[in-house]
Amino acid sequence: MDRETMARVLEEIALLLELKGENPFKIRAYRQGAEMVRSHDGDIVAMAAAGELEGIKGIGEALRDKLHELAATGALKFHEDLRAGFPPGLFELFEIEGLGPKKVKALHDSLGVKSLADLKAACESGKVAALSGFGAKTQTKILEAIARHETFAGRFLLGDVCGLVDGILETLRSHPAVSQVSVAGSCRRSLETVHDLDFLVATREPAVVCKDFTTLPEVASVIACGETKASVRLGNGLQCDLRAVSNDQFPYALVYFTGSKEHNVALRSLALKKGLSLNEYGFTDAKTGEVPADIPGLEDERAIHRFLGLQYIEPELRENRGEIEAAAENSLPRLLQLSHLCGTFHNHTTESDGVNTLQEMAAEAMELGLDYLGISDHSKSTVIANGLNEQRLLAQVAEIRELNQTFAGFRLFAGSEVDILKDGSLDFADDILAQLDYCVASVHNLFHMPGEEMTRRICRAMENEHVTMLGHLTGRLLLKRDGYAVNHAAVIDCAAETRTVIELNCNAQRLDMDWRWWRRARDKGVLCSINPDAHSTDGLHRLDLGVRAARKGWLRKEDVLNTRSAAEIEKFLKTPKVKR
Ligand code: DGT
Ligand code: CA
Ligand code: CA
Ligand code: ZN
Repeated sequence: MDRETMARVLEEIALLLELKGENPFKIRAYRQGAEMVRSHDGDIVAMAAAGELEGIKGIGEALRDKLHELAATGALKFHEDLRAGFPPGLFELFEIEGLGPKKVKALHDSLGVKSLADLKAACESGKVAALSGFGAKTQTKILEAIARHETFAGRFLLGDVCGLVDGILETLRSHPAVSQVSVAGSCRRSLETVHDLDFLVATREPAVVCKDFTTLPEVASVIACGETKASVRLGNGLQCDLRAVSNDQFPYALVYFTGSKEHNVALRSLALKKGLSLNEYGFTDAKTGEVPADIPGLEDERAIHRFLGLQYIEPELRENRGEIEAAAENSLPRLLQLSHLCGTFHNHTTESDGVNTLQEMAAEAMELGLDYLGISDHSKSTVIANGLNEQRLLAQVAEIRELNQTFAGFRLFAGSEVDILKDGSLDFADDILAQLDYCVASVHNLFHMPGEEMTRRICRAMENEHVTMLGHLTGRLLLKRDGYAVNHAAVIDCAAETRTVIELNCNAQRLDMDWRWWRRARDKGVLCSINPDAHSTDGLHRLDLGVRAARKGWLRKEDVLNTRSAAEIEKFLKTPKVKR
């Protein structure tokens, strides 16, 4: 039994209870339990196995007994009984956008759908359209969602593979025959999802290193193993490729395998203008194919870029979106770094759907070296997340003000993640919002309204003087749900006009607003706030993912609100939006 398995069992219980139509509070308790298990500081599995979960915050009696049983015996009867009530293939259906427990239940009960394959067949034969509560439109949507699911299959969230990557890099680095190591490909470029991982090593014994790569503990099966390359599949299905090259070749191989393909093509055509052809091994004369005598030994990527007359191009920028031209003009941005962040906004506590208290979140933020932390629990309309009403919100604000008296060199900012209602008005009246330090406004329902209406809805919210920033602009869940239809360009223009900050949500599934839009926003003077949307102390540790996305969007320190000091933030939040 490990932590992740334990957490997954709790999540599955939540899903099964939902399928049975149980009450949402009970369901949420299991979801929070899962988050709690993941984020607990101690060895929660050992504690559970020893029956010692007594008195741990966030774990009630019922959950405690279940965790004891699960850790001690490796199974949970309650979970198995629940599971036995449904066919195993039914769980895949939840990965299809638009299918919640109610619809899944209807498909199962009326059409005997027991798996994704069943569902596809039922849609193709028109049976789903005929089902009451579904119709032809829904059937088409389901088919589209299945197609999307099929194209997503085989991609992984960047945030889910970072830990694995670090572990593998560490092992490779410690290999006695290896002198240099790097990850390459989409992962090094910090793309939000990756298809496979590409590792690169410099070694004098490539065949040995390739062989050893295939015996890493994470490896489930070996796809190929040769003299200079190997491919394996890990237990979670992720493919990892290894290339082993010489020390001299390493920088060229790193440039090549970092990509992107489009960037490489552009870089090669630049080299060609100098009469050189560039590949993963080095430069050759484009006409003769010989290595020119006057080519200096280039020791790293920086030297290769310099040789081509370019500034060093950070991996995140290598998407052929103008970085080569900018590097030639010496006008690349000086990119944001994690160490620039002084604090962060948009974090939840146990008051809504978080698993850690206000005090615990503050303590963790201090531990992380942050100077301030913004709290923004859900507002009353988001019932499923136990959103705060006016009374609870104001009580929390009072608590924050009191806590702030006890801190030295740290402060909490009192906010709210306030729902943007259907017409763009907000879940709280202005006189309530005026009592907060700041406010994040987000859309949490009615995702399917037409794009124009959604854009108007969001813009109207940003026009409110109390809305400091816009939360997760599109509501997308990567590899699961597309964002709602919304006109990014219009929202960015409106943010610039109303001086509303736009959030870059660092949750691995969101990374919303997408990195492809940030350069435009930056050029219009729109500020970015890098927000973890933390629902636990653990969530506060994911700011790095947001920084990677921001760098990918060409953002500099000065483009990001939470690089400012607490005193500067205080001043910023007190200045009326129109005067910023
Ligand atoms: P992925 O794996 O789909 O998330 O994306 P990448 O970029 O990691 O792609 P991958 O693993 O197929 O290849 C790694 C890098 O190797 C890629 O970014 C550029 C380089 N590369 C691979 N195949 C080609 C190619 O046919 N032409 C060029 N110019 N570069 C290539
Ligand atoms: Ca790759
Ligand atoms: Ca690859
Ligand atoms: Zn939200």
